[in-house]
Amino acid sequence: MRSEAESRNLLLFKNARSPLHVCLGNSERCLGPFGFAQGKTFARHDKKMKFLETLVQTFANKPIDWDELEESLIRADLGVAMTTRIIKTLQEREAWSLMGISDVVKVVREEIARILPANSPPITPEPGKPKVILLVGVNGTGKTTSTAKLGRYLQQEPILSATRMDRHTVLLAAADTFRAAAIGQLGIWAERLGVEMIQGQYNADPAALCYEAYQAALARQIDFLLCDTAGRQHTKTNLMAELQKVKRTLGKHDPSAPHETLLVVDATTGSNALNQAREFKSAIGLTGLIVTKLDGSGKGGIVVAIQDELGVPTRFVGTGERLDDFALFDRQAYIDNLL
Ligand SMILES: Nc1nc2c(ncn2[C@@H]2O[C@H](COP(=O)(O)OP(=O)(O)O)[C@@H](O)[C@H]2O)c(=O)[nH]1
Ligand SMILES: [Mg+2]
Repeated sequence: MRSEAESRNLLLFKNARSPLHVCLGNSERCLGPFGFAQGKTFARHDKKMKFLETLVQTFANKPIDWDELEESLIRADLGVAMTTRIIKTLQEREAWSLMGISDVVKVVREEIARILPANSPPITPEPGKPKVILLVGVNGTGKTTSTAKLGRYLQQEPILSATRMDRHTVLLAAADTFRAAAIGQLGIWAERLGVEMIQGQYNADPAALCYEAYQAALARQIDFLLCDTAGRQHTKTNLMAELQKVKRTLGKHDPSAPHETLLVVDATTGSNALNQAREFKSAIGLTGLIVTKLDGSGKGGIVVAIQDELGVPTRFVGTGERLDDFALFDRQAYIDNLL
């Protein structure tokens, strides 16, 4: 067995690019287990094997090589703690020398299922006031795209109240005022969704902008206010301080706002996503993750590692650049399709 430090090095090294690809393709679209009420679609390229399939192929018809197995689990971004636990569970079995790969896969599935919550809590409106959702994350992870996708998702959610037969209403706040182009980018999405967007000048104070956006949402009886935030700042400390201010300012309207703070992470960045989750969680607190780019070389394990180490659940997954390449996280579907 490798020490934790060695495994971490391995993790960093292996994350450069791995042959273990999980891939969801845009071109092949099918109604999969993510195809819930909204008709979300889910697909993956058959050419690239899922992590568990790769495991089976690697270890078929040969005894389990513990180092190789450990390396495979780390490469799938499951994290050091989870990997160590899986190996330990397997090695504690009395007849491990007779164990085949199907036993290994069974234990891996069981351990993953034990860590991931069975159901992702849905996002429901707040009675009589806007539900505020803050989307945060480093640059390029897919915050703006996910803001739009989440907006579409919420618009399509069935309204459960007997007094309302229409659709949920959404308002967007372009709180990434750090890049001039970001406002325009969100504006295009707002148009496509047919929703209003609150925007300020380039470099405007994002906290003040979110404050105004809340007032607008309240006045217009909007169900969901989605705030797209900046990922880049002069320094990381600035970014975190800015986000803390956004939270404090929203809290002046409603002490429970933002009701959701969702970190957007790019699955293709592997263990970097875990580091980002650590930093954002400690600076501003998180209620969940949106994991994007699972249609690329993103290995689904990162969801498990973040839940395992930080207790932050994945709420949504992004599987492409289009509005409907987005679904509520579902544990079983995830294990069946992404691992
Ligand atoms: N393939 C793929 N691309 C995505 C996904 N989500 C976002 N993107 C792309 O990632 C790039 C950065 O997205 P953007 O929303 O601007 O990131 P931001 O900087 O965090 O706001 C854009 O080219 C998006 O189209 C996804 O789930 N899959
Ligand atoms: Mg953006």
